[in-house]
Amino acid sequence: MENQVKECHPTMLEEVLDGLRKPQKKLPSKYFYDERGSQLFEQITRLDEYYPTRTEVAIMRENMPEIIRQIGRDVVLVELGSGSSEKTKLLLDHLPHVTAYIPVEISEKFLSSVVEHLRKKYPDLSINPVYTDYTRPFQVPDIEQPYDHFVVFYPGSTIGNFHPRQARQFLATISTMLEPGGGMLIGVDLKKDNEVLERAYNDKQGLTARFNKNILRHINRELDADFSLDKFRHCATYNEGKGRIEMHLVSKTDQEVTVAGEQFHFIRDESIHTENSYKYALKEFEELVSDWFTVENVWTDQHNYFSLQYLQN
Ligand code: AVJ
Repeated sequence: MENQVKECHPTMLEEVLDGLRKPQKKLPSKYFYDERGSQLFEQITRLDEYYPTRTEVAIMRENMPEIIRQIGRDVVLVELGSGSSEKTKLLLDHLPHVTAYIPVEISEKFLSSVVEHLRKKYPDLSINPVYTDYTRPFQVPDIEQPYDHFVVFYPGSTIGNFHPRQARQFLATISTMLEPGGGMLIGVDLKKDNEVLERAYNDKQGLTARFNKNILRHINRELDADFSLDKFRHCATYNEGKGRIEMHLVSKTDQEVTVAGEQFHFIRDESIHTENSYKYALKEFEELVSDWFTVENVWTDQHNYFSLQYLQN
């Protein structure tokens, strides 16, 4: 995955300033995930309203033998955005032999504590963490032991955070990283009733609101900015035409914010677009991946809320 040099890629500061200078202000959703944001997301996954995690885990449990057979043995398992690695533990508990596990995660502090825990739980497994933003080119560490093929595990429908155009680009990059025989086990959230969707991003407890606002806290700390979290409110709606949940932070008043010495003006009710979460029909997703992958297997739940798919390179 070193087909581009790192220097070509913008820094967090450049990405943030760039987004805030746009007529529709926006921020990259990956900056939700500092240590606190990763913890908040973990709490979201346990909410009643947030169906994706629970549903994906149920799909995994119900289809484990078939999933394991599909993945094969002696694999190098690469997980993108590994977070707490909860779903991976399910796989690791059932896979006959895994050559290595490579968790890739943007939040260093979060990943290092997870790896410490995994090394205790799986003392014989070779774990090679990569602390990076996986949306940028990165190098997979050399694997010393013999292995059969690579499998990229990309659960949670995180692919939904990409615009479909970027998702295609991303799949192309992954596909070049996978040698023949490689595959991808990916979670994809499906189109469904608007109410179910909107409830999942507007929980009663207000955890999603705190998660959304945490991006401002992260930017304040990392980039010397002075966002006041109380002056923004959380907003999440399903845009049916575009097939995506949109999260915004809406300015409660006219205000000025300074980021690394640059001033940004907000009028009342003006928003920062912080996240897209695309939802796909099975056919749409198959079409999206078709230039690089064949859909070998699709597992879903009884309501067709969520899907887990095995894509063959
Ligand atoms: C981690 C991208 C799967 O889009 O549902 C949860 C992030 N945002 N609540 C999603 C999220 C608001 C989540 N993903």
